[in-house]
Amino acid sequence: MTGGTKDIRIGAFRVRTVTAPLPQPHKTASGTLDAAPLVLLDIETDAGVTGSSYLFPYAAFFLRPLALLVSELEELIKGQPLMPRDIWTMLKTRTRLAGYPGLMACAVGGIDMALWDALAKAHGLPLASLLGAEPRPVWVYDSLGQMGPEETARDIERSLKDGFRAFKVKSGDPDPRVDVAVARAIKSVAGDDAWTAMDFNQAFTAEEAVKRMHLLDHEGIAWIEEPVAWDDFEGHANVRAAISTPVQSGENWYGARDMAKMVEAGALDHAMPDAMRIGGVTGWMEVAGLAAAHNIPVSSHLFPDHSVHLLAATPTGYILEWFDLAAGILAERPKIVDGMVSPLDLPGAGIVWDEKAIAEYAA
Ligand code: SMN
Ligand code: MG
Repeated sequence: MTGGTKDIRIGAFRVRTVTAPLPQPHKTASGTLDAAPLVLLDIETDAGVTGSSYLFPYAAFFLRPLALLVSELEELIKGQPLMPRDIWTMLKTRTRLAGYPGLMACAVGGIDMALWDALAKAHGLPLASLLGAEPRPVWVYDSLGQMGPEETARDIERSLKDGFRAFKVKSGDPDPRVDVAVARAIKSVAGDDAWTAMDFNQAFTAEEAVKRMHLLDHEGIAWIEEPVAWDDFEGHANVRAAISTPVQSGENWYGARDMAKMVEAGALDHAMPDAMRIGGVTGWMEVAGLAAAHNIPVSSHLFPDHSVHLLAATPTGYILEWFDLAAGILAERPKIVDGMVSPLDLPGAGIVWDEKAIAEYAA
């Protein structure tokens, strides 16, 4: 193998846990996020580069179990060649009997993201370049929590000043008319043609979702996200058949097979894999290929640092979600200008820890 990275060996893991601050609580129809529990992973190599990633276990009670699981997997990986796809295949095989969905998938995805970061750094390349694509500015939306119309309007004013031109809100207010008022508040501030998506976070039955969407179906919504339970593929298909607004899902997929099942069920207009949960870079590229075959737009879920590179290397790459969970412990952030986000001009995924903040927010 050319490029002098033939014999790089993977070294020790450094696993840390933080509770990163969020600028404000992030309310969804399925719970509120007051802070971001994160596992920070650094994987050394014998080539003098270290790969980094952060993992998001969603709930604080999952933080230590996820950190411990990542640490336990080190002995399977340390000393192996720095070949992320081979490591991913080995881990998928070794975790088959133990059960992959859930924390195991998050651990494997987080390790994969760090290993690809290391490989890109070993080649002195941005991650997108290692995947064969030019790093480039990507269309981005600001992902806002569930608020009333007045608060949403104020947040849209702020978001426009921050450079955003597209927006997503968490929806599913007990009063469906509030969702309509929120959609109209966004467009009253950002303009009637402002790209706007809504996320129900799995809160409804297909029947309830259809009833709600009849109120929203002519409000110019770009997609309705997870209207029913993420793995209720038939429910997604029933909602999709009954409304004109495109249906979006994917953040809870544990691999391309989950996407394939939704495509087969006729459940999907858009796909949005979560870079960690889908299986890291390796898992993402499987979804990217499947989406290209079906001409389905691919957007990201969280993890903007890796996702801005992955979307550049995705044939049907569409739009990046900006919900910057790890901002509180990262030293540099991609810039957002006029509705586009550009990757940092750094090798790998551009993750630069803010060590002072990590010490302050150590969990
Ligand atoms: C979401 C889920 C969990 C935490 C933050 C955000 C949401 C999204 O589903 O699409 O951003
Ligand atoms: Mg969502």
